[in-house]
Amino acid sequence: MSAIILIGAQWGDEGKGKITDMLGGQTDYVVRYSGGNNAGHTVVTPDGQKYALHLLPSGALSPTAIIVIGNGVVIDPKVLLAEIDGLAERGMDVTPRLRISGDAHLVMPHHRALDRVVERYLGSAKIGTTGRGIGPSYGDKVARMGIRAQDLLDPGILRKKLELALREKNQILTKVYNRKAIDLESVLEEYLGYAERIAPFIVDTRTLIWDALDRGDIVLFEGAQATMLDMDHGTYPFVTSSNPISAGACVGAGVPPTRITQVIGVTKAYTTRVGSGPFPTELHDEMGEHIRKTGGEYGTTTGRERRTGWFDAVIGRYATRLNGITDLVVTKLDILSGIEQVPICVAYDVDGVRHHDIPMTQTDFHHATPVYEYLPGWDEDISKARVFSDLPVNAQNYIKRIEELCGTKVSIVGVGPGRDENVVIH
Ligand code: 2SA
Ligand code: GDP
Ligand code: MG
Repeated sequence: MSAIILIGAQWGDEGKGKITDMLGGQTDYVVRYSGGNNAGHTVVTPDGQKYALHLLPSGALSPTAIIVIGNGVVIDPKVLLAEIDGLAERGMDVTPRLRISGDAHLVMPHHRALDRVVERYLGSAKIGTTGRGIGPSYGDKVARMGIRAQDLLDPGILRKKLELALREKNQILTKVYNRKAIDLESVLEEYLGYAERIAPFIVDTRTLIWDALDRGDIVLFEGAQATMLDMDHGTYPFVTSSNPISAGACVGAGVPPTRITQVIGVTKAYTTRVGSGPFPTELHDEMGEHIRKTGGEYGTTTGRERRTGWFDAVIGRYATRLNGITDLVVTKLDILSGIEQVPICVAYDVDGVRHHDIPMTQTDFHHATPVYEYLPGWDEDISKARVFSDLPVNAQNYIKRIEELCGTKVSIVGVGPGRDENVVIH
C-alpha cells in the first residue's frame, strides 16, 4: 500500500507537474487536493509535446491512472471542460478515468469578478492573485455560502444557493465596487449546461480512495501551489487561500494521516515567486534576468514574469520539517550551469540578529537579508546526465549541500523539462 503526497517546497512552479507525470506510469490514482485553475503545471512528454494542466491532475497524461479531483479543490467548470476538450483534441480522452468529488466547491462568475475588483481595491497592497476567483470561492466555502459540485445535480438547490449568494454578492459588486450586478438566470443557465457534462464524473471520492488503498493500489496526492503559499504556514497575506502543504492532502482528499507512506517535496535548484510578498533571496540584477530567461520563468497560467533568486535553505529546511518530506526532488539544476559561484542562503540577518529558521513575525521576514555560502559552479551542459556520477563534481557537491542543509535525502535531480530528463539517485 502506498499513499504518496507530492508538494511544492517553495513558492510554486517547482516542476511538480513534471514529477507527477513522471511517476504517473507507476501510480493507479493521481489526486488533486487543493487549489483550482490558479495552478499551472507544465508537462513535456517524451515525444516533445508540451501540455499545461490547470485543474486536471498531471497524472492525466499517464494513460492508465485514474485521475481524481478531491473535495479540497475549487472547480471552475468552464475551465475544466475546456481542459478536457483540449486534451481530447490532442487525441487524449480522459473522461473514462476522471472522478470528481461532489464536495468540491465551484468557482462562480461572482468569484472571478470579486477577485479582480478586490485586487484593484487593495492597490499597492495587492496580493498579485491569478485573478481566477480562487480566494473568493474558498471565502464562501468557509463562510458556508459556497456552491458545490453536487449542487449541479439538483437544479432546485442550485437556484436557491445561487439566489442567496448573488443577493449578497450583487450588493457588494454594485454598492461597494460600483460594478454591474450579475444576472441570476444567465448564470443558472450556464451552470446547468455544465452540469449535464460534469454530472457523470461526480462520485464519492473519499470511499474511492479508501478502497484503492485497501486493495494495495498506489495513490499519489498531487499538490498545487506550495508550502510558502500555504494559508496558515506561508507568507500570509501573500498566500493562496488553501492549504497546499502535505497535511492539506488529508483534509482535501479525506485520506487519514496514518495511511501516508511517503512525502515528496519538489524544489527548484534556485527560487522563484509570482505575485507580491517577501522573498529574501530575490535578485534584482542581470543574474536574476539571466535565470528568468534561461529557466523560462513565466507563469504557466497568466504568463506573468516570475521573480527569481538563489536557493534558500532556510525555506528548504522549513518545508522539510513542515511537510515531513521523505524525498526531495531538486529540479532545474541545468539552469545553473555556467555560473562561476552559486550562492545558497543558509540563514537570515534581521536587524543584526542571525536567524536559522523563518522569523516568527512577517515584519521580521520582510526585513530578512540572506546570509550566503558560496559554492563553486560548473560549466558543463548537464542535460544528458542520468546517474549521479554523470554530474560534474561541483554540481554533485551543490546537491549534497542542499541535502545537508534541508535535512532530507535528494532522490531525483531534474536536468531538463522532459519526463526522462532526470538524475535518479534513490
Ligand atoms: P490566487 O490566485 O488567489 O491563488 O493567488 C494568491 C497567491 O498565490 C500565488 N499563486 C501561484 N504562484 C505560483 N504559481 C501558480 N500557478 C501559476 C503558474 C501562476 C501563473 O503555474 O505559473 O501563471 O501566474 C500560482 N497560483 C497562485 C499567486 O501568484 C499569489 O501570490
Ligand atoms: P509546477 O506548477 O510546479 O507544476 O511547475 P510549472 O509547470 O508551473 O513550472 C515548471 C517549469 O519548469 C515548466 O516549464 C517545466 O517544463 C520546467 N521544468 C521542470 N523540471 C525541469 C528541469 O529539471 N529542467 C528544466 N530546464 N526545466 C524543468
Ligand atoms: Mg505552476
